[in-house]
Amino acid sequence: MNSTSLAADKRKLGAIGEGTAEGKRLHDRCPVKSLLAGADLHTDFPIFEQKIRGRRLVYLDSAATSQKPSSVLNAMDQYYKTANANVHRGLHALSARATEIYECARSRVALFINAARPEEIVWTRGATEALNLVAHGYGRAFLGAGDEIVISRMEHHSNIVPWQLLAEEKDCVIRAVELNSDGTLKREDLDRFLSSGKVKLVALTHVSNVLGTINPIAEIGRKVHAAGAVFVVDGCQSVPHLPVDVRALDVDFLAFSAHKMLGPTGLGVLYGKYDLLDRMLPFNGGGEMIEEVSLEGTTFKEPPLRFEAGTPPIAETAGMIAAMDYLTRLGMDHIRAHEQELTSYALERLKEVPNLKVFGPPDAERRTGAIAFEMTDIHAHDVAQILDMDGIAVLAGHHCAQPLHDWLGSPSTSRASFYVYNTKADVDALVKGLLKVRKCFGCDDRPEDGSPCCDSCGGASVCPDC
Ligand code: C6P
Repeated sequence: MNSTSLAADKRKLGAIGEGTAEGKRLHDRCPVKSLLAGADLHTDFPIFEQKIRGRRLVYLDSAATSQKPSSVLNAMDQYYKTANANVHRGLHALSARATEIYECARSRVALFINAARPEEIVWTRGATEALNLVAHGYGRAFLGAGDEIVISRMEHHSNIVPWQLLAEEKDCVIRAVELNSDGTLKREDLDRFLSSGKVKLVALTHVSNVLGTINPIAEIGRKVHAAGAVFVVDGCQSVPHLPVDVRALDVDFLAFSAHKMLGPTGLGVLYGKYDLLDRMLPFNGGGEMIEEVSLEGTTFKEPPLRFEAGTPPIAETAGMIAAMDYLTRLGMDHIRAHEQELTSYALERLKEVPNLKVFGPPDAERRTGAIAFEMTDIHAHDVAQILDMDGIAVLAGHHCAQPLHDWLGSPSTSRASFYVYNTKADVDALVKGLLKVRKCFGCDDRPEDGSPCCDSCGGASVCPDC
């Protein structure tokens, strides 16, 4: 890989980072006020052109995956039409073009999260693969019997299972930080674990995908480093929604996925401090990650290519550039402000729905717009299914956070999650939909004699038409 400097890349890429003059101009021009007033960002997202069962699509499942603006779709289309080739291999023009896009995208990610250099950005298939890469490449090399790994109860399975596999293989011990009743981390648990002197690695999520809790990563990181441990952060639900600066937070590793931040599926990022990446074992073996192969043995490339075996997702990196452009134009601080306002509004309005329990911090300052809730008398799957009849998309299930759901005392919850294109009208639609769910189940107003709640109901336990 050419180790192009960030400064040179900034010029080449049109200097769109927020710290640059051009970035500032775009940032100042951001239509955030009109966005909050309902400016139609929807027109940038072709998926909203369709109707779902004749209704406007109210997409409240962005924590699972975000929708994609035309600019992302066009960037990938253009890539295939004008630059498609394999990277780092051919000497021909197309291969050079594809490689330039692939490496420029890497530099853009470095700028986006303020990494010190592009070589600290490893492309992966997603956040899950990025976390597995750390467990494999760092954990297997540097952890041993009796070493302790700290996680928390609010982790997504992708930040639990890789550490369990590692612990089993290397005879390590897993400790889990429990939660306070408002869905924040019990910091005293972390302090207690760190004081043992045995903790070698702490892996925590920046933002919970269920509770929306924003963890104080910078503060925790200082304690983790003071205890001599390495700090791995799952940024899946933070990088798309908040300004994230890896150097200000001083994290050692950060994992996130393109598809949750307007980009394509199949592409993820592992940020790692270069000196740590440099000491790590390869993850997958194969083409492109080698320096020299003989039948006797192999030497490996330097990071990040050491961790990028085989043909990587390439068109996806073109899409990722467009996604970061879009987010940068809006401004990550504006996106956070927009979502905080929507979250506040939603937390208030959801109080109007009887028997609805909302999980996570009760104030929008300490959380994002991933709002899990439970109707105490109606199953989460029924809630999601009836909302879907009105074109309202929410997720129901354990959201790959079963230990957290054990603690919540419920095997599944419904979750509404917001992003840049959502407005207060979407929150209103959700609240109206939830009231209708209750009506369909006859929970609040079905006549006591069991007669139908509406003309088409016929007394069915679930009324599809009312
Ligand atoms: N959460 C949801 O909440 P992948 O699938 O690799 O792109 O991301 C995994 C992942 C890791 N950490 C957190 C905090 C996450 O939220 C996720 C993905 C999705 O709906 C799918 S369960």
